[in-house]
Amino acid sequence: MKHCFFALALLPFVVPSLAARYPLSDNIVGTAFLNTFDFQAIADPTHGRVNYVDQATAQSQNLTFASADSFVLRTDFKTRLNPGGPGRNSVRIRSKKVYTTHVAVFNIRHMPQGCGTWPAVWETNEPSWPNGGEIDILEGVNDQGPNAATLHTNAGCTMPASRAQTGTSGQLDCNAAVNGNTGCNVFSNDARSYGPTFNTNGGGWYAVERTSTFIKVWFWSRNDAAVPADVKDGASAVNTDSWGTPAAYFPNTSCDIPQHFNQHNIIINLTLCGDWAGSVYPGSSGCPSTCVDFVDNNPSSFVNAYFDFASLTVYS
Ligand SMILES: *[C@@H]1O[C@H](CO)[C@@H](O)[C@H](O)[C@H]1NC(C)=O
Ligand SMILES: *[C@@H]1O[C@H](CO)[C@@H](O)[C@H](O)[C@H]1NC(C)=O
Ligand SMILES: CC(=O)N[C@H]1CO[C@H](CO)[C@@H](O)[C@@H]1O
Repeated sequence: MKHCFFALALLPFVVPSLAARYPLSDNIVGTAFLNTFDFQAIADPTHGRVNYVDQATAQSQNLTFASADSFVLRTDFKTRLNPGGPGRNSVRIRSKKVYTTHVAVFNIRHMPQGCGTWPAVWETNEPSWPNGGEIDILEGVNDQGPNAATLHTNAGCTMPASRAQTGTSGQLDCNAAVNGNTGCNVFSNDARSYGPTFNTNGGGWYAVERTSTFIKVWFWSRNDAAVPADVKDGASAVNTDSWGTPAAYFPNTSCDIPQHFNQHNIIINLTLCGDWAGSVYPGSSGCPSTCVDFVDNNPSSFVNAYFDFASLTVYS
């Protein structure tokens, strides 16, 4: 009893406050991506006009290029495709490690652009999807910004209409079974957050913070005066309390985070056409022809369909 009372009395002092300070756990730069991610030569789950290749093929065709300070992932931009054959070669990589509570900072110099492209930087647990949840950090199609940060879950996770975020809420129900897996999406208010405009501004930083009570996504363009020093410097610890209002805020108001999200891999994929990019093509994008025909016959249009990562730092 005495012991118990003592412990309880101390609780407010010994339990660390929820100050959002995280130490560095993974500093992934250049060639380190090759050891920390697996290349997934799988059939595209989203039915894209794409052929995901293994690491040896990706490296031999230079679809993956790693140097001391750069990690590039791209689609093939040289081959005219046989309409009856496989899609355009591309890459999909998944982190070997899994994460629950963590912060991940993606320092991206260039993201894939071009008609038909559907790039994504996201986190999920594939075998248990959608029960283990999905967090889309950077995603879009056909060069059409702004970025949408989105959660996809099973039933029972919804977001409040009014939230402390700079972005604009779309659907509030995160349930993947609602409206063709739209998810609860939040559109960035920064035109530099996606596609050609992201690239002409030198790219920038995407960051996600996941805790047991909320998920937040931030974006800072390369020359944004508001980029926090610990983000910019790839510091050995970060304090998200000083990062300002996130672009997207997903609180636990009516979504029990640990119940809907389990251990996630980080996935970076670049597909073409498919369920989303293909279904809205050309839409208001101004893209020519049909998506599949365009991908098959215009290899040189994919010369800018690449990611260039300066780093990925994970804090947990
Ligand atoms: C491979 O890709 C990198 C990055 O885009 C580029 O700098 C390099 O010149 C390419 N190498 C060849 C042989 O094309
Ligand atoms: C939501 O998060 C707050 C802390 O931000 C916590 O006090 C509360 O218990 C959480 N609610 C649920 C349903 O998990
Ligand atoms: C082909 C592929 O893996 N597509 C995935 C890319 O990323 C999004 C997440 O933003 C997934 O929903 C797709 O399944």
